[in-house]
Amino acid sequence: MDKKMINMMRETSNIVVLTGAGISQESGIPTFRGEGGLWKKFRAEELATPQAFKKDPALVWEWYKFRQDKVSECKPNPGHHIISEMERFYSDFTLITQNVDGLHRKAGNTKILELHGNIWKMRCTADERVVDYFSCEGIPKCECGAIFRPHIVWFGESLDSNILEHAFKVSAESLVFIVVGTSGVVHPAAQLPIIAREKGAYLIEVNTERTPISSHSDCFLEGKSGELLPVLWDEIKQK
Ligand code: BV8
Repeated sequence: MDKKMINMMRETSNIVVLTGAGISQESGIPTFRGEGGLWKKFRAEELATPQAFKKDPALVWEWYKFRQDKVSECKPNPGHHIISEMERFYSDFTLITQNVDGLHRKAGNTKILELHGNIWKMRCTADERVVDYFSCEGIPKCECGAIFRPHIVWFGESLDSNILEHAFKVSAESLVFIVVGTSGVVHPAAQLPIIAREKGAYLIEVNTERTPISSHSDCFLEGKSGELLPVLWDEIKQK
């Protein structure tokens, strides 16, 4: 692997990692835009929107319960575990994820910014309280009587401003920024690696294909994150 990159990773104390659906692909969770991806099978663009939920909340809940069932069968893969090790190794570490599957937390990460929410949480449509999802028949109801919605950021909805502000800040201050398994098409998440690079971070991309981020990266590692991250980490730890 690139010697400069290995030295950067050994010497830095500050690192930010941004992940997308690609890091969960080897855990068996379909990505959004790849072959057999979620967006292809379930007209997800029409389901992951406030309009779809307003029109047919039962159908949207059916889709999320299907995804919860899928995710509950899946375990973190070696890529998730390496990122969890990184959090323990670097004194100044932040993980930013677009994923809603909760696998990073399952792998042991705690310093996580979940940009697009979490499929295991739901939010009351009346009083906005956020609770852990509980299994029930049909649409879950809040004790206030209103229905819950998935605690997910849908297209056309703004991200949580505190989480987004924190994500922009740590990206702009990062010395090394690793972006793993994202197609780089969804904004504002896709801006984070670009901002990091513009502010002087060393930008590493791990992906099975090139993306709009690749031309900005200092180092592009082509391949599966579950295979590449363990190799990268072994080299970094060999003094
Ligand atoms: C907002 C929740 C303000 C749903 C999701 C600026 C420019 C252009 C458009 C916009 C812009 N600003 C806002 C927009 C509109 C929109 C947007 O970005 N549209 C795009 C599609 C053009 N953004 C929004 O609406 C955002 N809100 O900005 O608010 C606002 C408000 C109103 C109007 C304007 C602005 C909200 C975005 C959040 C949407 N919600 N998810 C759900 O999950 O149920 S996004 C969805 O896509 C997922 O969260 C997912 O994480 C995310 C990104 O996808 P990826 O993770 O990258 O997954 P993908 O399948 O695409 O790619 C996988 C990659 O992995 C591939 O590159 C593949 O090669 C690679 N890979 C595969 N296997 C592996 C691998 N890599 C390594 N190893 C492997 N094994």
